[in-house]
Amino acid sequence: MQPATAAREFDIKGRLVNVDIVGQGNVNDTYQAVFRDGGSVERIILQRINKHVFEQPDWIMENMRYITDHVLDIFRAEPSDTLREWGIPKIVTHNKKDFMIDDDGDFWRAMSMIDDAKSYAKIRNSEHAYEVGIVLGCFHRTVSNLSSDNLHDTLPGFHVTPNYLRQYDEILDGNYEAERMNNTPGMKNIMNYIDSHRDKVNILQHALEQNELQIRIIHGDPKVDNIMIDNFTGYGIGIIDLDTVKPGLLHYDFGDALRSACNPAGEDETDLDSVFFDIDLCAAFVEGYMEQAKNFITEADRNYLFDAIHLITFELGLRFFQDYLAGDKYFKVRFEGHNLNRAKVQFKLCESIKANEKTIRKTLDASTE
Ligand code: GN1
Ligand code: MG
Repeated sequence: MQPATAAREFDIKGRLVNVDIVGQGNVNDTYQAVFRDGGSVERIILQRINKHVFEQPDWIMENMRYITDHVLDIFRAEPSDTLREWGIPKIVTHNKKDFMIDDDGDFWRAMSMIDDAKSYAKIRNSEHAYEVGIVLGCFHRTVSNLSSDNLHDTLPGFHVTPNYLRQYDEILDGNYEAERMNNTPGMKNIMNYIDSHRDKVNILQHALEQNELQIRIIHGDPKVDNIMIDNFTGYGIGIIDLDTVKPGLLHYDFGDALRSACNPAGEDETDLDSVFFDIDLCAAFVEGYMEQAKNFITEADRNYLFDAIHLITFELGLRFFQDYLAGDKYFKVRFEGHNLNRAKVQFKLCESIKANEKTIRKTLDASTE
């Protein structure tokens, strides 16, 4: 179904006047639909969920309904004595249902927008990093008293690094992958780099098995592009892209947000020399995050924060690299070699994180005091 046809299926008053592709999502197709009703305008976000990635998209919506209802209740009860007005996308229904399946079997969902706010593909400065930290911390705070047992696991194995390594090992035997590898220069270096991390990929899973860390509710994809900044105040006011909200380790989110917020060059940079992990941005993010997190983050959680940053960055590099070898089946690409370049960016970042380990650990320790 065309996005305009899908948009009209949702319960919104007015005439559809425009539909545009928005964002640079790597997995789902995302559109903005604009409706006019007399003098007023309503904009919604419309998404076609990628069914190859999410096998049970209705679970995404059940999770989203549960989380957004709860978070909105908390926001409404909080004092409004600052200029920071929190927001979260709200579900727009189709015949009172939370999603729509079209005749081709495609799964569509629609959400309200956080108006007069925008997100950025790359981090801009320390103030921005601080706001990203505040917003992720706020999300974790508002769901910290909910049990993750009430959520579906919409993507089993997501952010479980040893699983990605297993998948990588499996595909190395494939003919297509072998050919791809032989025809791409520099492969051996990347493979050696991956091999040198084999003994590290279990660290968070091990801590979970030892009951040092607990499963909580996570966002799953708190990169900078998913953090909305108020156009008027510059404050971070909400997190979007709630399809990976599910049970997981808080560390996945912490690591993922930092690998994104401390890389001023962005995920798609082709000049690898300009990719590095910025420790000032890291300090600003951690300050913002801890302001919100101080009441729910434990001593044991803190022990694994550095490892989380390093691991999730490595993991994303591995996921991009594996997808490159497999023929770009998971992440959408805009040019040949896009996933390979994305992988190189994350591995470069990972090296920079390792090189700055002492300083990053100091920053994390200082945030406890
Ligand atoms: C994917 O589709 P998008 O851009 O929201 C991916 C994340 C990655 C991210 C990297 C479900 O997110 O895990 O960190 O790309 N989402 C999924 O840009 O795999
Ligand atoms: Mg996402």
